Amino acid sequence: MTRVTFCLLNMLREDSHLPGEAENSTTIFIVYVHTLYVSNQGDIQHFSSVVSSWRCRSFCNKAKQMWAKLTSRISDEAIAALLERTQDLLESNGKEAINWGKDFFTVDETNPENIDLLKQVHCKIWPQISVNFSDPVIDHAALLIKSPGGAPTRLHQDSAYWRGRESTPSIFSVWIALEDMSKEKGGLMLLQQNEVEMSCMSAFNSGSTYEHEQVQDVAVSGGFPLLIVEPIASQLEKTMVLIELKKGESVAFDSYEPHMAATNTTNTPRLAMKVAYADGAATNRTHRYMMQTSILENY
Ligand SMILES: O=C(O)CCC(=O)C(=O)O
Ligand SMILES: [Fe+2]
Repeated sequence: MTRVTFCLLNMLREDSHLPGEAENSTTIFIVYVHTLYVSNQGDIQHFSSVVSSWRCRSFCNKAKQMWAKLTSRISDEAIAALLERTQDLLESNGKEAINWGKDFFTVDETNPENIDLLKQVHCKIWPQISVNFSDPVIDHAALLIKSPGGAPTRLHQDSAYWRGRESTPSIFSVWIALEDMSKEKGGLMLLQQNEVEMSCMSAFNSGSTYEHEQVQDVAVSGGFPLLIVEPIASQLEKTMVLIELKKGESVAFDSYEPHMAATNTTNTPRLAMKVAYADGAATNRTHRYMMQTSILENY
C-alpha cells in the first residue's frame, strides 16, 4: 500500500446584495489535505480533511457608498477647549448650531476664527486618512450642535448638496462626537452594510445620488433642505443604525453615504462637529471656509 498526501486550496466567493446599493463580497479560503492510499493492485482509496478555513471580506471593491470608523481619538483637553469657546456662541446665536456652526471655524486670512482648535482636531484625524489627494484641503469644518428637542436630521446624501462643485467628487466628511453619542442624543446614523476599513478610503465617492426633494421648512428637517425622496427614504431607513461613538471618536463617510440623526430627546445639547476634506485639484470654486491642509498644519 502506498500513501500519497497533497494539499489543495479552495477559494469560494460569497456576494451579498443589500439595501442601499452596497455590494460586499466575502472570499472563503479552505485548505484541504487529501490522502490517497494506493494498494498493490492499483485500487485507490481516498481520505480528505479540512485543515483550516478563513473568510476574508473584500468590501471596498464593490461598495458604492462607504463609511469607516477612525481609531484615533480627539483628546478630552482639545474638546474642553472647543466647548468652552462655543458657550458664548450658543447663548448669543441660538442653540441650533447646524445653522451657524460653519462660521465657528473661519479660515479667512484677515479674520481667522478657532483655527488653532481646528488644527488640533485635523492633526489627530488626518494621519489615519488614506486618500490619494494631490492637493488636500479642508473644504469646510462645522460645529453640529443639536439643541434639546432639536429636530431630527432627515435622510440625505451630501452629494445632493455638492452637485457641480467638483470635476470629480472628492469631498468626504469626518463626523466627530464631542461627547458619548446615543440615539436619544441624536447621534449620527448610517447604513451598517456600507462600513469599510479605513484602508478602503481611496475608493470613496464612487457611488451615485438618489433623487432628492427640496423641503420648504428646514426647521422640521434639521436644517437640511434637500432630502431623499419617498419611498427610497423609508426603505433605507429600515437599515439605518446608530454609529456608536464615544467622546472624541469619529467616523469618515463619503458624499454618497445616506445619513440622518434622530431628534435630541435629552435635555442637553448634542455636541458634535465635522471636518469635510476635499481634493483642491478637483474643486470648481473656492470659498471662505476652504484651507489647504499644509497651511493649517503650519498655522
Ligand atoms: O449631524 C447631523 O445631524 C447631520 C450632519 C450632516 O448631515 C452633515 O454634516 O452632512
Ligand atoms: Fe449631511
